[in-house]
Amino acid sequence: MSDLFATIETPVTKYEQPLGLFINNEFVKGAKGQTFETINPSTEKGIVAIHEATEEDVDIAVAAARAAFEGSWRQVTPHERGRYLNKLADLMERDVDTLCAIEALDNGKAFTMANIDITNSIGCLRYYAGWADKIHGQTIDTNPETLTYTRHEPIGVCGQIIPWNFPLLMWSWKIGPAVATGNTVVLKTAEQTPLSALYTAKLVKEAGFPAGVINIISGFGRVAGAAISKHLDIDKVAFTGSTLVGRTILQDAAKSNLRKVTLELGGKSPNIIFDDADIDNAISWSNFGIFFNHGQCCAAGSRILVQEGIYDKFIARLKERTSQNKVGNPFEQDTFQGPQVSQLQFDRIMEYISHGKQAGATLAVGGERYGKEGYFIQPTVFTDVTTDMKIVQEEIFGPVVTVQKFKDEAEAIKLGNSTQYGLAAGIHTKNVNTAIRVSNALHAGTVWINSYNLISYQAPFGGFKQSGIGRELGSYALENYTQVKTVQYRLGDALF
Ligand code: TXE
Repeated sequence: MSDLFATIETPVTKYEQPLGLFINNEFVKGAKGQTFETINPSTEKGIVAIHEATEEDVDIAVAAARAAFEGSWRQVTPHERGRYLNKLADLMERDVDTLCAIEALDNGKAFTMANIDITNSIGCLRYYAGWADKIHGQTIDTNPETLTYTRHEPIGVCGQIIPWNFPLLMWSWKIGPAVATGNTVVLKTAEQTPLSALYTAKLVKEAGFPAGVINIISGFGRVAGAAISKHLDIDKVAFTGSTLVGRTILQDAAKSNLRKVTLELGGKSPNIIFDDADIDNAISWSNFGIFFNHGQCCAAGSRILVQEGIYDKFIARLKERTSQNKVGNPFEQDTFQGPQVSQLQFDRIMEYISHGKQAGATLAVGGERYGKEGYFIQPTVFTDVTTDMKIVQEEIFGPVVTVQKFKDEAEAIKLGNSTQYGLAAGIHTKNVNTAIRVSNALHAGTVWINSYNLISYQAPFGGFKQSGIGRELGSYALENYTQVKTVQYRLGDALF
């Protein structure tokens, strides 16, 4: 086998893993010939060496995307664009076990949970396939002598930079709307989790997409990511990741070609439990809200706020529920929580935990590494926290939750809105009026009532305040990838 492919064996499947950069429908080596190793977070051992993109490769990929955008892709009908996306979804469905296994291997998420990612990735592509031939402008009645209409045209070459927490899901959220609306793409995966996107790139070719429409590169943020962010021939950048890097992306756009930017950044979302909540339901969703995907969710319900009347009961029940979460090997059937994605993330989270202890919070559950090998962390619950503590203000992005007590609705809203973020929120109550009043008052892009973490590709997702700019998913995402052209056709021959 060449060094552009490797055979990988997982407990579920043996498959052929592409290793190169996917440019113009071919897997190629990086211009500088550099590679980097992707690590299995369950064992801390290398899986395979991947070809690394540098600035030169970004130039090559952007040129391929530009040529496709100005050439063959423009000739493809909207209906055909939808067919390509549906075909890709079919192939992903065929290979669903392999894709789940790759995510479990490379990211560390539980194999059974990875199914949520892959099923939603497939659904997302099909959803946008359906939109491809329904992107309409308007005819506008301006005056009797003029025919005025608008066209919703693609923006051009889109640079897309994604994180590692939902590798293939983020891929689909970015690729789906961009391609459905007629753009071309250069997408950089996160350096921690390049494998599933490269495997799916192989399916892009099999689905018959014209060369250059979808280009996938692996590489580091400060090199390949920065090159995308600064590239003068990229018309739009979509980024999901840290707030810190999000600021850089916006600055790069402001300093160069004013390319359009959408950002999906961090969160510190409140999950509010009122006295009258159904306690079984609230416990179950609160547990899922923070510990799903090992706490590595931008929308994680990482600040649980509980009304004083049920506070003690809630804490006792949460401790009990948390201890039932099975942590361990992602490939075991009943595993709920696998390892954190990397040594760096593991260290960051452990630092937050020790900061919480030093700041005087009570460690109610967990707080330690789990096991001796792999980046596993015990599900961790802090109580007796105050709003000014770092663990209450900053995104920890791990299996760590703080629980705070509140007196009444006004205090719940005040605490709920007390961070720089505004991505999501949860409310648990049986009172419909409370639910609606509080959801209206919260600064959050998504509010879940009597549930948590329910993300649907049909509904928009994005942040208030410093959680981001723009909305992904649903029909709203189409606006990120189209620009409106007004055409005025003068009827008759009267001169001005
Ligand atoms: O993020 P980065 P990291 C948050 C979460 C986490 C923290 C750090 O709190 O603990 O960010 O994670 C690319 N120019 N989120 O360090 O660095 C990088 O290669 C262009 C929330 O992993 O932002 C990767 O592809 N690109 C989040 C992507 O940005 C750059 C998901 C994310 O990496 C770049 C992930 C640069 N200068 C982390 N530097 C969410 N919103 O879901 C890095 N990148």
